[in-house]
Amino acid sequence: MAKSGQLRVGLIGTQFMGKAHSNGWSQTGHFFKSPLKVVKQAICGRNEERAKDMASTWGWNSVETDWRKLVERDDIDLIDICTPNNSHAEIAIAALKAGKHVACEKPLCMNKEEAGRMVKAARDAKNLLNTVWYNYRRVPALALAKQLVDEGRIGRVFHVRCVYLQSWIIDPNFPAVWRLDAKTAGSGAHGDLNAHIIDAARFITGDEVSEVVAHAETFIKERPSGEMAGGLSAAKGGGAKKQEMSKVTVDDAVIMLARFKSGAIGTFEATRFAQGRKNGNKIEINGEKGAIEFGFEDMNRLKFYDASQPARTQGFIDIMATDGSHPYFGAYWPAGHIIGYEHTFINQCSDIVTAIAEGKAAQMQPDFVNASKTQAVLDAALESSAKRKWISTDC
Ligand code: SOE
Repeated sequence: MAKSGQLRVGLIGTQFMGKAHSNGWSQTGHFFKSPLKVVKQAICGRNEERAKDMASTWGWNSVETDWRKLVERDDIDLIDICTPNNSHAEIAIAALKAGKHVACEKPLCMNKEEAGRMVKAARDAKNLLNTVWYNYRRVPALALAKQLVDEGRIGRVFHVRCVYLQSWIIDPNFPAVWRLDAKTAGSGAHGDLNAHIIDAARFITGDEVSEVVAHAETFIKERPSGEMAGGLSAAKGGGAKKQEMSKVTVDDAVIMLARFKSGAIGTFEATRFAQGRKNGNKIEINGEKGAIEFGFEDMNRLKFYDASQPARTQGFIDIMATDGSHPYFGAYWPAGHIIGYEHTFINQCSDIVTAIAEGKAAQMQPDFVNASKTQAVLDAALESSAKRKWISTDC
């Protein structure tokens, strides 16, 4: 039963995203006027020691080791899912059935079939809200890009050009962590990184991808067995004399061509093998009247080209999206005092709290319905790569 004036959060997951979200829930009320007091009620992880450590570091009130117990607790209002991808659907559906709002890490789930079940559960849970943590939507500069596109400042969109470039598994001795196992992750760079840029492209343009053709590549097909140590690092398995090897069952890189409903065309590239790039999430959109360009590693800036300017002074302007007039930024610092990765989660926490307090589903975007369209694009791309042909997304 909801306690008035509070949003009691139960978070599942104690690794990279568990930390990012713990910080988000901790900070949001410090910066944003919060209509509900966020209570960090419980953190859940299979490793009790780690969960206890997270609880004491981040101030969670209690610890669970079984997510099923957590979702049934009657002192929790929202379940925050930061677990590997193969558990998203099961946990989200159980949480909605148990009467909890749900915030689920991206990608939504493993495939379209699971997405359909999540959407149904969300529709059946009439008074409950749901969202997916496509956190880059809450970068002020990207949210500004969406505003400019919505205002018609770049006109009809012709090109959407996106890349998401990382390099953390180039070493062939990097172990076969869960993110490289199809049973747990669904896909590799594709679901992890293409998911973000597909979502960003859909968010900014308001358009849907109708058809794709893609190629998926796995450069290193077998790796030493080992575990994720937290974040994007790992430890090699066990110190055994003969190193056991595991098959890599996901893509290392996926490139994709896309057609949008509006007639625009797009390119998407996701890789964990882009030597020289750590977290190169970039998007450029070219329209009839202008263009925008964004790169996450310089996330406080948006480049904007306005073709209506006189030719003599035409060129990309560099907008420092750190003014009170820019999305989210007013909650933080005076202009020019930049923010970082963690603020995208703080911003999303603020939107979630407001949406729940005011019953405004629109502020919880992308919800399961919306994110299932990104899932449909991801699925179509893998099918395309397997069948070597264009595939409709049915979006
Ligand atoms: C790992 O590739 C990762 O942490 C993704 O899982 C995140 O979603 C992305 O924001 C950064 O990279």
